[in-house]
Amino acid sequence: MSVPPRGAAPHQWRGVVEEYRERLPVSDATPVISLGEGGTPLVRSDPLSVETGCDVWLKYDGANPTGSFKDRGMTLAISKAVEERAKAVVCASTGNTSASAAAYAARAGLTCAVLVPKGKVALGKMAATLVHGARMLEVDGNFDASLNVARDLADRFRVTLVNSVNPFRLEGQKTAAFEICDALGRAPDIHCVPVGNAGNISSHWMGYSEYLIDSVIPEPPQLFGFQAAGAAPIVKGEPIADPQTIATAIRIGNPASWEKAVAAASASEGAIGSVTDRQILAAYRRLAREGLFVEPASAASVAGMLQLHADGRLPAGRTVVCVLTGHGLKDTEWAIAGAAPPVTVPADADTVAAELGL
Ligand code: AN7
Repeated sequence: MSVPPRGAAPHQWRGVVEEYRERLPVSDATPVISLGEGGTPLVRSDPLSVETGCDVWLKYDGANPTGSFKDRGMTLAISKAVEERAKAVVCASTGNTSASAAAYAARAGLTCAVLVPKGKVALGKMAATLVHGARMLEVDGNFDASLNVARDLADRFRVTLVNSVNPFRLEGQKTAAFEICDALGRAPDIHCVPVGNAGNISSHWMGYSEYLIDSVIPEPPQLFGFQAAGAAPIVKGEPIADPQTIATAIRIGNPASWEKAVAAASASEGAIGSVTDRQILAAYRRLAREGLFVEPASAASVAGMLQLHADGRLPAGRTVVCVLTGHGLKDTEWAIAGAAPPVTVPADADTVAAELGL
């Protein structure tokens, strides 16, 4: 599609449901609840390309309306809930799902309840959930316990579950893979993504597989998913009762889409690996120095890619996409802790210039 000259034709990205309508389970009867999600930047990283000898691209999904990739799935999950005449939705969350569910539910006029692990949700995610009027319940337990409660609630009461076990969530999230292929004009060779509840990697594989079957792309990428080392049940091969990581978004010990994620990694000849909190924070700071403010969990994709490179498992010349799943502004703890504190100065340019060494 050619781009019309400026002013010639109005154009605005219409959100993932309208942009990929023919690839999603919607009909004319589906009321589309959208905040214009998707269409996020695919930014080339020159420093990471130089370091790895590859062509490295960053899919900045933190640029979604509520600051994470969850919006891609939530637009569809909430649209379908409205179509099915639901009155209330519920989710368990480490924070981003709840922020997204709260926003889309507010837009649709649905009641929203969220169950979060007490004391383990970043402040900005709490704020983003509460501001939209969701009922937030802090569960005395971790994310896995919260998800069990949410599932039980949805089984026994009239409330729709909008976690990624809701199939519409993965359907919506597969659009990230479509956008990457559409932007590059091909699939990458290697696709790296953080793994928590394991829904996103599963949805990306769905997207690539669909483009492959329809011959939009000749080859799919290898998918590499990265868990945090202290919360790496798939790597360990068993659920973790007490997962620990500073990347609270992926502090998950028993992922709901475990089998799907393993299938995606093995079918694509990729793998599920893990990265330490130290590696995550190093990648987080590197990305910030490139102008990309992400949350710690999101840096796991880049940390993982750098680990593949260090292990000699990233052949030079490959096209690599790392997905940056969430915006840094919702979880500022590590941004502030890792930076020099601001200096107080008088309101005087000469003193400021001296302070700056100008
Ligand atoms: C920034 O919000 O599970 O492997 O409840 O917020 O699909 O779970 C968040 C997960 C990666 C992991 N990056 O994705 C929640 C939640 C960010 C995230 C993941 C999450 P999945």
